[in-house]
Amino acid sequence: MDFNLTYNLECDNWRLDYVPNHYEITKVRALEILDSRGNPTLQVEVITKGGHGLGKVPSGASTGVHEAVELRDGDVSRYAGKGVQTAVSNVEELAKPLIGLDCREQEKIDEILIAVDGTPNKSRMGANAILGVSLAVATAAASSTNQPLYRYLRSRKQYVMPVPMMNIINGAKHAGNLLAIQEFHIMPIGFRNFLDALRAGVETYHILKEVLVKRYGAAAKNIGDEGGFAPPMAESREAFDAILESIEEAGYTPEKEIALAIDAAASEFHSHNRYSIDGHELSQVELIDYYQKLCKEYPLVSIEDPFGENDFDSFVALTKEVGEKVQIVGDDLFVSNPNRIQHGINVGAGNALLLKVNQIGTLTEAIQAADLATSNEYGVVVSHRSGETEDTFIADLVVALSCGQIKTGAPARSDRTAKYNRLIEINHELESEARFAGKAFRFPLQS
Ligand code: 2PG
Ligand code: MG
Repeated sequence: MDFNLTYNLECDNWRLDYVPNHYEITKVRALEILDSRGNPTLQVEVITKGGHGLGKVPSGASTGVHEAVELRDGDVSRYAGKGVQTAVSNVEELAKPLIGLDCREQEKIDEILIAVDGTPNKSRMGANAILGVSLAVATAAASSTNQPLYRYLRSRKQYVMPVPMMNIINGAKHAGNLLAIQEFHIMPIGFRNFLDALRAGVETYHILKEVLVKRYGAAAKNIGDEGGFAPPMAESREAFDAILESIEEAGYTPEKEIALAIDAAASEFHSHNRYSIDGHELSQVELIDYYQKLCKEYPLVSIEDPFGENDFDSFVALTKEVGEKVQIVGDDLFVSNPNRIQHGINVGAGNALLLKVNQIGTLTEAIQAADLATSNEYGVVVSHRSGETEDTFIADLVVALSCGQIKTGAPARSDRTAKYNRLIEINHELESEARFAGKAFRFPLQS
């Protein structure tokens, strides 16, 4: 309602005032833009009477088969078939029922988007089209209510600044080397605040470049999709050793100050019940043994996707063996889907969720996934995709949900540093309102 009728007792008359409803959605429009790999993706803009917001959609390379469907045109005369013009025009259909709605009604709006699509995996409209709208509705609502996004999305009393999981050596699908493991991370956990932790990670990253060039020659400083180095290595231990040396040379203490983490993305080296890693073809049981050895040799605190995306049993077995000390994260296993997460919880597969908003396709479902994990004592790592944009939504989201961990690549290249820079801004704004997750990164609200 844009008009307000009031009766004035003193003057004995009625007054009709124009009171614009700041939150009313007036326009939704989409553009085909480029992601960090130079592939087309969507930008959606939502305009309200009192603000506006953008949503830019990321895209994976090592995507899980159970993810919501990213719609690509398939017309090879444009962008080798990767155009998203169909998804862009689908935004028009998705937008029609949203015009006139209150942008703060995120759940209701996401339900409408899901209903307009009408498929279980968002394949008709495209999860990329749906997510763009869903995220832009949230950023428009933050703008219309004059709040920073993390405040608008806030779901816990206590703000927590996350430990960055920095992917400083890239392998597998994200690089051109022979490493089977996709991501080698450092996690600066032993610091009092976010800025010191970030600085320690960045300094280690720069020293790593020198260490790699010394060992493998100048080509070793080439980088992969997520800004980490992509040296010509073939074995996982080479990566761990180079990282440990860099931590020490940078003046930090491995484990106490900087711990290690990996995303094996094992679906990518899994075939016919065998896992091809470090020159060996391992069975499930042998792979469990391999990870256990790594955990003994190195200060590994988190292992993502150690097995194939349907191998719940092996996740259960590894979680039983090392889960007390080590975080076992389901990414392709859970695809941020509450049904798959619930199954994992029921059987004890893993103990943490990798949360990627585009795997499920709406903000509401992503938040439900995070809540389901948290309420069952699963950790939550908010994550980027290997194909990103300059969008910083996930930086606000991780603070709003107080998850304690963010995975957003190396501290290099603008698609990755945009998120770190946004976190620096948020950290500055929150000052003493937020605490740093640090060593309590798995359960930052319990400490
Ligand atoms: C992953 C991600 C992000 P992609 O596997 O966790 O690092 O990679 O976006 O290619 O799926
Ligand atoms: Mg992963």
